[in-house]
Formats: sequence, structure tokens, C-alpha cells
Amino acid sequence: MKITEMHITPIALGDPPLLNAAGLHAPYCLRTVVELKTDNGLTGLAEVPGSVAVDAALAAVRDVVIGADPRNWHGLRARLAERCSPETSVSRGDKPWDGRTRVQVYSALDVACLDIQGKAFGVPVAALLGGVVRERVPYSAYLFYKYEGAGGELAFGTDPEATGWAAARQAAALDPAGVVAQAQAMVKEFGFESIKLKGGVFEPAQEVAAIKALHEAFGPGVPLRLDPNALWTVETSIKYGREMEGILEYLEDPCRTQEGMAALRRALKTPLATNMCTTSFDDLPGSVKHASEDIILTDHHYWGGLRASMELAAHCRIFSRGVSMHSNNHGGISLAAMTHLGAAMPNLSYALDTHYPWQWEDIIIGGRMKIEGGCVALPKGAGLGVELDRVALAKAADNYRRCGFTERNDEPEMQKKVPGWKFQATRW
Ligand code: GKR
Ligand code: MG
Repeated sequence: MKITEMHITPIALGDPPLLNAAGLHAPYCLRTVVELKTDNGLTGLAEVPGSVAVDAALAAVRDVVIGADPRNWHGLRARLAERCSPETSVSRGDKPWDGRTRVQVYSALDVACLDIQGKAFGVPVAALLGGVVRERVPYSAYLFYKYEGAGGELAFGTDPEATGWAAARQAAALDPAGVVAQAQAMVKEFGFESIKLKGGVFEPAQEVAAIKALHEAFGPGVPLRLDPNALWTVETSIKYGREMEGILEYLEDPCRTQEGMAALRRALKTPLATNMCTTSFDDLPGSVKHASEDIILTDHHYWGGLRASMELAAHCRIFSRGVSMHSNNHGGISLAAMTHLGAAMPNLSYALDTHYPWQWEDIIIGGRMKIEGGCVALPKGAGLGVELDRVALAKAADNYRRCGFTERNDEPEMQKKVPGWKFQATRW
């Protein structure tokens, strides 16, 4: 079997004005869809975070991909490694998301090749990752402080006809009461059984108050997480970490560096999770040496694919780390891939993150995937089990061309609301 075509389609999906450590989400989030076609008529799909840099990196390996056998990932990956410039974990950057492109190229091609293989063998991708250990994969409610506004074409405007979660998704959430109302609407709609709040937006005391309000509203049976995206110093993390001791399921990336997290870990009983201080295989020796976190949040887009995330899960098992999953805004192809990974990971120890409730559009046939009882059921069918809706893809590609964004950059968006606002890698 040979790959004969590779298509790279940048798309934009509507996104509400969500606040985070780097500023404010733009009205559209960018994704890139990769399609591989084979000489025997199969198609493999993948989706990665979108940017002109990722699109260029994908286009630059097209000649390596064309002609490759999608059943030989080791062969293709070795050829990609010769072609793509090395990137260290420093290239990840200080922002909440990952600035590297090579891992995203690997990820796109790993997922699309797995989709092809699944279709060729008539099995789900999870079977190729070692087998299905759970048919329903648990996700957590992912709360954001936000300004009022729907995003997409409505930007800061709202649809007055919206009801239920669609209305709550548009509402402002800027204080503990707003955060609790958002959580109640999201849990009612999707049945999530654990809750994460994206922090790093307001003074730590205000975010801790929101966590306490969630604890009060949902009771001790609902696990809570807070993620300030490393904006706190170690001292601040110790102070506020102690205030939340016994309330949090885990505290995610309160401060920077493996050494910083390790110092905090020695001072707190609350488990620490990361998608910022241990983010690549090169970081694993440091993670073991410093004992910097309890839980590593994989993300197949940033760890180099689904097979790489399974390798990380094996590391986590050996070194007694928990494993769960990080997310950025994404569509249904990514959600399907994340769900196959969650279905196949024997030591998955926590509900996964997903931004999916924040989007209302998708590019897959049948419309948006369902989240019920807080879980996504493993898609039926061979491979990833999702197919492209060509009309929806064309509309999302048109959104990309019209919106004018070429990469994620939350700082100018924030400056529209707070003139002169600047990202600071450490703020409190
Ligand atoms: O979408 O604003 C956001 C998040 O802050 C995202 O960029 C982070 O990468 O969800 C992420 C995280 O867990 O750090
Ligand atoms: Mg995080």
C-alpha cells in the first residue's frame, strides 16, 4: 500500500472570548485537517492545531509522505526525522500551548496512517494501539473565565434566542458566581463528573475563591482542578496550594520548571499535573530526577502522535506517574483520536480535558460527536470512525480565509478589551 495524495486544509471554527494566561481567545480557533489517500482507495484523516508554521512544516514533508507505506510508521517517522529540524522542549515556548511544529507533523501523519491501517484491517484505531480497555472515555468539564460573547461571526455579540448550554456558553463568567453558573450549565448538558477551571487570569485569591465556590456548589464527590498555566511563583503556589489542600483532585502547572514544580511538590499533599514542565521525551529524565509532577498530561498533537502517547503512558506506569490528557480547542477528528487513545490506555487515571463544548461547529459527517454522562463513546467503524463532511469543511476553510488569523495569538485580542495588556510568563 502506498500514499498517493496528501491534502492540507487550514480551517477556522468559531470560539467564544475565553480568558487565559496568554490573553483572550479570538472569535475563531485555527485547526489544520490532513488527508492522506492511498493507491487502494483508502483515506486517512488527522487534525492538528492550526498555524501557517504547521501548514508549512506539513507541506515541506509532502515528498517524503507520498510513496510511503502507511503501515510502516517506523520507516516514515525515520525519514521525517531526517527532514524536520530538531526542536528541543525550549521551542515549546512560555505560552499555555505548544509552539513546536515537528511534533505536530509527526502527530498528523501518525494519526492519518493509523486511520488508514484501521480501515485496511477493519478495526478501530484503539485496537491498533493495543486494544480497547474501555468503550466510553471520561472527559471533564473545562471552565473558563470569559467575557460575554458568542464568538464566530457574532464575536462579542450574543444570540438572544439561545437557551441551555448555548446561552451559558455566551454568558460572561468573571467571578465565582459566574464560574459556578457556567459549571452547572455545562454539567447539566454533558453530565461531566469532574471539573477543571482555567486559571492564570485573575489574582490567585480570586481564582481560589472560585474553586471554593465550586467545592461548595458540587460537594466533595466532584473532583476539581485548577490550571494557572505557570503564572504563579513557587511561593505563591505554596501559599494558595495550601489553601486548596484537600479540595483539588490536582493542581495543574501553577508554576514554571521541573525544579519549581518539584519544590512545590515537597510542600503540598495535593497532586501536581503538567502539560508545561514535562512536555517531551527529552524532559522525562529530568522529570524522574526532580520528581517534578504526579501526573503527566499527554496530548497526541504535541507528543508526536497516538503511538507516542502510548509510549508516554508506559513511562508513566513504570515511574508511578498518573496520566491524563491536555486539550486545546479542537474539532471532531481530534476528539475521535483522543477518544481512541483514551479507550486504549490501560493506565488512564483521570478524566480527559476537552474544549469541545466551547465549539458549536464541526467538519465531520453526522455533526458534532455526543458527550453523554461525561463520556464520549468510542466511535463505531474502522479507523478513527469519523468521515469528513465536505460542505462543512469548505465552510470552515472559508472561515479561515475570511477571518485573517494565521496563528493563535491571544495578546492582541486581549488588548482590544484591555489596552496595553501584555503577556507575562510569571505574573503573581
Ligand atoms: O485554550 O486558553 C486555552 C488554554 O489555556 C490552552 O491553551 C492550554 O494549552 O488547555 C491548556 C492547558 O491545559 O494548559
Ligand atoms: Mg494545562
